[in-house]
Amino acid sequence: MADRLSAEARRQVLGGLPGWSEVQGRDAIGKTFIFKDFNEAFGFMTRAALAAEKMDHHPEWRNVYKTVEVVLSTHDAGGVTALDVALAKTMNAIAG
Ligand code: HBI
Repeated sequence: MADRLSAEARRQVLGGLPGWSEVQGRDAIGKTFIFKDFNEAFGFMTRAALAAEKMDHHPEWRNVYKTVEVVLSTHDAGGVTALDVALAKTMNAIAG
């Protein structure tokens, strides 16, 4: 099982994750993606969902029209792990 990152390590990895930041009051990272329209937003979610399933690591996310709010944390570890960093990188790559 992946280990939780230290606060320092979490801050460091965020430097390489454009648009991602710490979630207030939680050991988690978050990003709000804004797309052209719902079609683009849902297409992102579809591709990200397949990647998440492949990783067996799943996001907490909310979609309202063209906006997708994502929060990543490893529930089994109680905080941010390398799995969240990997999924965040993948989501950024999918979003383009
Ligand atoms: N996704 N974000 C997140 N955190 C987890 O701990 C997690 C998951 N997806 C699947 C998963 N754990 C399973 O491996 C365990 O529930 C067995």
